[in-house]
Amino acid sequence: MPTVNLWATDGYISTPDGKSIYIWGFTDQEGGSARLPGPTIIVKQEAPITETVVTVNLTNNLKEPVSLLFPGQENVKANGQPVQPQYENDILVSLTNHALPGETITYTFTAASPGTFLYESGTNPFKQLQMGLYGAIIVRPCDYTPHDSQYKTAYGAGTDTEFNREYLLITGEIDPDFHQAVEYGQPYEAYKPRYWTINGRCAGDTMLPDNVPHLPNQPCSSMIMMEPGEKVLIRYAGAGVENHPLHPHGNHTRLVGLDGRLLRNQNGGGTTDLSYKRFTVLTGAGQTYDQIYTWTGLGYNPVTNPIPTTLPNLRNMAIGHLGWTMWSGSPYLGQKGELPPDVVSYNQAGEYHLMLHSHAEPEITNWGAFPGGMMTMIAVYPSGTLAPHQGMLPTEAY
Ligand SMILES: [Cu+2]
Repeated sequence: MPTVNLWATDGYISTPDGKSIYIWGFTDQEGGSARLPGPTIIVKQEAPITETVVTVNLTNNLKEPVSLLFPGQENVKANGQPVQPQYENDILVSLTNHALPGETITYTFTAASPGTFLYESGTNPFKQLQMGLYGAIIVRPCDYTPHDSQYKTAYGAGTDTEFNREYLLITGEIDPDFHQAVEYGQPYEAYKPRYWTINGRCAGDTMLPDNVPHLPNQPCSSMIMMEPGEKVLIRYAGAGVENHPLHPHGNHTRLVGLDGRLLRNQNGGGTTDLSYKRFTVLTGAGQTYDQIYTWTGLGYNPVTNPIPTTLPNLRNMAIGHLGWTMWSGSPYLGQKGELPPDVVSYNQAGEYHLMLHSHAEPEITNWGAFPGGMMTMIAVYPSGTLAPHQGMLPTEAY
């Protein structure tokens, strides 16, 4: 039976424009700092599924009540009893049982469906979610077998959800004035986000690897790396309080699951496939979306011309500082060409970089400066050149 120990506490995160922002969040290390997002919980279902009971011990090191909601999970209990909304003097204070400062509360739930889920505070959520009290849960089907392609699926063998690599992208927003007011115990009524995060980071930090030393409380990369033709499972989880229209360049995604439920109907003796393709997925607050992305290349023809597009000039291929580029110098996948001597290329293997970002354009800034915010890249590497460990989440982690 998976058991997870979480502490609700505070800490600081960094933004690419050099700011340090006070947060609340969860950690799985006693005495550790808050992480953004909280530790990802990955569990595999057991047979029978009713046996898949997950225990989460939450210790509250903050100065106000904190709780955990487990949307999409079944039979949720707190200290052995079914969870209940909490009232004080007839006023709702928590959507579920909470831990008072210094207390520990034990939640259990049955992970009855595979898919992507959130865990998040159900106490004063407009404040506590913004402050960072959220994380994600991945539930794997009981037949999940990572080294067998037929059984490496999001929802079980035969559900047309096979994948080669997988990435989890958790969205959020930050109003730094709100965070500062909470840090100093000041009243604050407005809400104006200036930073938009994927996995707790703003672009360009989103593209840095996992566990870079200068972002100790934001350990998760959002960089998607893949090879042509691969099926990439992209799990979106909307952890903040706003909706975000996310889209990848290059190809549509195929949505196979919503809120941890497979998009497939049982009817009579058969099933109806309800998965669908989307250019942009409006990632709703509190919702999750499981999608399969395959890069095929628009009009790709290796004999005539692999790349039918007219290329922009080099100046328009720069990101960040002019003179820095992800461009390889060649339009052909896997090849590198000449670049002017004053240009620094971050292209390692002649790979393609396709943006994945919020289509609400103010959200791809850091306090007004473009590029930034809710943006990352999909890097398509030439076949056979990408390290096998990229995009491999563990079968279980708790
Ligand atoms: Cu776009």
